[in-house]
Amino acid sequence: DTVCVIGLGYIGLPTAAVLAQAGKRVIGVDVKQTNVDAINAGQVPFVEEGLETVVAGTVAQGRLSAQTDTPEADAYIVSVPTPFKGDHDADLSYIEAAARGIAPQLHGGELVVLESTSPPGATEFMADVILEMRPEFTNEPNLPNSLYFSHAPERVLPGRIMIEMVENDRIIGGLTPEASEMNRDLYASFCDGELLLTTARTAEMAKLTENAFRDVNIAFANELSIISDRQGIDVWELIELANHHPRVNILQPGPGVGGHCIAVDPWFIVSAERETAKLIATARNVNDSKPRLVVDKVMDKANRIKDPVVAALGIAFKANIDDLRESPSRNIVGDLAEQMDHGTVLVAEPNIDELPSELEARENVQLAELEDAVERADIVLLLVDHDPFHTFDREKLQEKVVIDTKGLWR
Ligand code: SAJ
Repeated sequence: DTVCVIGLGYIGLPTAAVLAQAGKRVIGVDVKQTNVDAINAGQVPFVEEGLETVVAGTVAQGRLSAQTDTPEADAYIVSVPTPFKGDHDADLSYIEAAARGIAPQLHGGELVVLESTSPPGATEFMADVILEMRPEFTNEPNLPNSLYFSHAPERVLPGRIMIEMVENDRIIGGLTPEASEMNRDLYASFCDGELLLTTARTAEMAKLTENAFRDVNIAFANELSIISDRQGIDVWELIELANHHPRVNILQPGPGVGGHCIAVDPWFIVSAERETAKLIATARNVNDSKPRLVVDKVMDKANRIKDPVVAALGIAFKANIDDLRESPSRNIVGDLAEQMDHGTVLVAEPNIDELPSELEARENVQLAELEDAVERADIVLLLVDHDPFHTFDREKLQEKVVIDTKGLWR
C-alpha cells in the first residue's frame, strides 16, 4: 500500500507522518528541495509539537521519504495551498498543478483525496483536470479503468496537530459513494475519530462552515471590544459576566483574526455566494478592522512621546506557535513602523530567530529579548498570549504605558 502525499506543509507532513506510523509506505512530494532534504534527514522545517519524533522515526524505518516528482502510488492525498486571487476568490492553481502531476502516474483503481480547504466544486475540478488528461479513465466505480475522487478536509488545530490528526472526527465526501468508502478505509488506518461520509460538495462546505462559525463568533467578541472601549467598559469582564448565563458562550476579542484558515475560509463562501453570505462577509470585515484600531491606539500614545520605544510582544498569529501567516500582530508591527516618524519598535517573539523580511527591512524595527524589550520600552503592546508573556513579572510594567490586546494582564 503506497500513499503519496502532495504538499508537505503544516497539514501534508503530519498526515504523511501518521500514515507512515500506521504502517503505510508513504512518499511525500514537495516542490521545495530544501523541505525534501530536511524531511529525508528526519527533520521538520517548522515547529509542531510531537511531529519531529514521528518524522525522524518513520524516515529511519524507511516508511517515509520525500521527493520533488510525483511517483506511482495506490492513493494520493493533495494538501497544497489554496490562496486568494482577485477579490477573495480561491486560486485553485496549486490543486491543478498537483492533479497534472498525478495524472500521468495512474493505472486505474487509484484513490485521489483532496485535503486542501477548498470552495464548493473544487473536488470536481480536480477530477476534471485528471480525466481530461487521461480520458481513458472514468469516475464511475467498479470498472477496470475507474478512478476514485474524494474530499477529506483537514480540521486540525495548529499546535495540537499530532493529537487532533488522530482523535478528531473526519468528514469524507466522495464524488461517488465508492470513493467515500475507499477514502474512509484509508483514513481508518490512522484516525480514531468517527469517519462521516457525505458528498464532496457538502464536505467542502462543511469545512468552510466550521471556520466561518468561529470567525463570526470571534467577530462578535471583537465588535463588543470596540463598543466597550468607546463605552468605558472592560470587555473581558463584560464577557466573563455574560458567559455565566447558561446559554451564552462568547469567545475572546483580540488584535484581529489570523492564520491561514479562519481569516481565509469564510471568504470562499462569500466568493461563491456574494449576494447571500452577508453576515459572514460582515464578520470578516469586523475582524479585519481590528488591527487598524490597535495601531491607532498605539499611535495616539506614541505621538505624545519624543522618541517612543514600543515593545511589541508577539507577532505569531496565535499563542505558542511560530506561524506568522496572515498574522494580524505582524501587520500591526509593520503598520506601526511605517507610521512612526521617530522611535523604535522592539519585537519580542520567543518562537522565531529572525524577523520576516518585510520587518527586517525596516530600520526602526528590531527583534529583542522579552526582558530587554520591556525594559527599554515606553509602550508595551501585548499582541499574542504566548506562555512566557503570561508568566512575565508584571512589576516590570509599572511606569510603562500598557496596551494589552488579549486581556492577558488584567
Ligand atoms: N482568536 C480570537 N479569539 C478567540 C479564538 C481565536 O481572536 O476566542 C484568533 C486567534 O488569535 C487566531 C485566530 O483567531 O488569530 C484563529 O485561531 P484558532 O485557534 O481559533 O484557529 P486556527 O486558525 O489555528 O485553526 C482553525 C481551527 N478551526 C476551528 O476551530 C473551527 C482548526 O480546527 C482548523 O483545522 C483550522 O482552522 C484549519 O486548518 O482550517
